[in-house]
Amino acid sequence: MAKSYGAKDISVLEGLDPVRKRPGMYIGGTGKPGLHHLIWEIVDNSVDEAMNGHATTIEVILHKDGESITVTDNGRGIPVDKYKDGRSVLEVILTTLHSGGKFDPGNYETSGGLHGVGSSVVNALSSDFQVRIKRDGKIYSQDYQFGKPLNKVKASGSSNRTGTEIFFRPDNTIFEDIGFDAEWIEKRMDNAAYLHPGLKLVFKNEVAKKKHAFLHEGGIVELLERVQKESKQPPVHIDAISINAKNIHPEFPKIEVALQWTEDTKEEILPFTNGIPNPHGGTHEAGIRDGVLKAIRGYFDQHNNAPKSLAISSEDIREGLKVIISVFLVSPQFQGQNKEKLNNPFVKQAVSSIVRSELERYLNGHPNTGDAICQRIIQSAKARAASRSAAQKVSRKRSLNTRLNLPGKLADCSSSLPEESELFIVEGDSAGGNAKQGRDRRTQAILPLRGKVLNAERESFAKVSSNKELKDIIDALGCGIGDNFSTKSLRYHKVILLMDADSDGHHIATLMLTFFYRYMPDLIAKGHLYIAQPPLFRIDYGNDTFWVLDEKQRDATLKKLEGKRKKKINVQRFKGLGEMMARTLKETTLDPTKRRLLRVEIPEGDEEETDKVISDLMGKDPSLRFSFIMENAESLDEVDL
Ligand code: 0RA
Repeated sequence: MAKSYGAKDISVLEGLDPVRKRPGMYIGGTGKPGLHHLIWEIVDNSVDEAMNGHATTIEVILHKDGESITVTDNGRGIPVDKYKDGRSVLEVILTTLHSGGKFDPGNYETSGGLHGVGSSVVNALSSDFQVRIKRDGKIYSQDYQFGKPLNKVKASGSSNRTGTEIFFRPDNTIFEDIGFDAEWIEKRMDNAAYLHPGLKLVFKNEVAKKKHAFLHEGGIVELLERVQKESKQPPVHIDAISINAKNIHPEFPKIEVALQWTEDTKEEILPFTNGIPNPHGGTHEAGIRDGVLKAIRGYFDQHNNAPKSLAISSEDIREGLKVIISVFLVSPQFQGQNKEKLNNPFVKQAVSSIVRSELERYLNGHPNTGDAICQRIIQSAKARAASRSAAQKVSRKRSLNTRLNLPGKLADCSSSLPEESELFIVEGDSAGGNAKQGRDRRTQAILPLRGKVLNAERESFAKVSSNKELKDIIDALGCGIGDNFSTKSLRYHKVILLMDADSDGHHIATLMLTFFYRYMPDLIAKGHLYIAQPPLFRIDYGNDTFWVLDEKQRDATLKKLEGKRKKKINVQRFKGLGEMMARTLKETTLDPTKRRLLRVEIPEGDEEETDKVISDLMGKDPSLRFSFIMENAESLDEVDL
């Protein structure tokens, strides 16, 4: 920076009123992050001074009251000479809003803010603000309240040192709570020490009477080492890989990356812009992912060392990868009030191409490291393939465990894969017995209903969920009820109501539908609920047998057969499923290759109508219930299986 600090350096001048009117615009908000932002603004200025080679130590003091801070650095000290309007440069800096300025490109090693710029915002939002400058053998000081100077800059005493010291107490009429969090301060200072290797940051906590110094000569490589150690998993290669580049582009003066594969399963990327953490990542993080994937794929291709049959996914490449990326930008753009996410679009491509070429070059120059990384990735790809089948086993085991709570009268199927399993809910014990005999034991489960099924429309949730018959259904399905319902734990992907084709059967089916509709609507929405269609008539014609569902089909079939009139025709009406032979039940109703099922659906757009029909009819005349189920059955989608 030029020796004279004049008007040209302070490009846009504005008073501090806008800051007090809309603090959120300048510090992101007036909650806890905004409050701490005040410290970062001041500290960042001192960090800039250090990055320019003029300061080596920054001290932050959290005072005893926990509500005021002093930040000191041993830099050159903010200039105190006269500005053209007669005030001191110091006062101009502390009372002027510097909006829209840019970094001096020659002066890029700068942290988050403009040089000295944020301090006016802190001043504006502080009920007390005191600055002390050591410069030119003297100590200069000035006090402010709410951004307004109480006096002119005073010179007092003498000092052979230089530096800037700023004390501030946030304005408690602006912030919700002005108590600082020592842990936040410590963490941020520790981070800054990694990002600015050699810079010593001291935190003096007068609340806890503790002092802690942060100094990390190893920079982001040392930070990476810490991340790796915290993962408690060994590294795949001993030396971290570092990638550094400068002057990538006029807007992009510097990038530093440290990366290392570890035996951990978690990928971790810690991204920073101008020394400030971006917890939500952004374009630098996207760039690093892209660059690493391309470099590794390139390396695999060149060295031909991946098993042909093995598919390597980006997850495999990223597994256990730990990355620190620190970019410095002339005009960083962020998303989110606290710079959570970097937004400059050009950064992604720039980072990706640097990382790609530098990483590939490194691996080619360090083949042992390259091979170790490839082995790690292949191991992850194999594990992923193996875990797919392991996951299936686990889910099988899990459903085996849930079998412990199954209702006693359930005849479960032996398969525990829900996709191939079916549950028949059958009315009555004798029908249940037939169904048990006629089923495919592997995939078909039978739950006979004995007692009365409650009308779910008229009873409370408590009563419904404690009704024996409904409770058995809930337990057998294993997927919970009401708000706790989840098809993830559904034990059968087909739930099939099997009722007699008479009015009692219709009544029970209606009660069941009402229950599912009110308490497990997702079971219907996701297409898991079906109605079986047992035949009502058997027609024998010589050695041929026809099963028909209703009178209409019976008449149509008889008409066809009467045309022939050669053999004896016998028509039999089933009284109920209980009287049907197990073999017959199997052939007509259970066997997936021969049966016909109706899938229960609520046609789109008819939700309200369905709701009304259910609430209108349930609880009134049983004949109305009967017509409801019949009508609905007609409008149900037919599923050919
Ligand atoms: C403007 C010009 C110079 C230094 C600074 C600002 C400065 C600001 C802050 C804020 C916190 N600590 C700081 N230290 C220095 C350069 C003055 C010169 O040329 O001597």
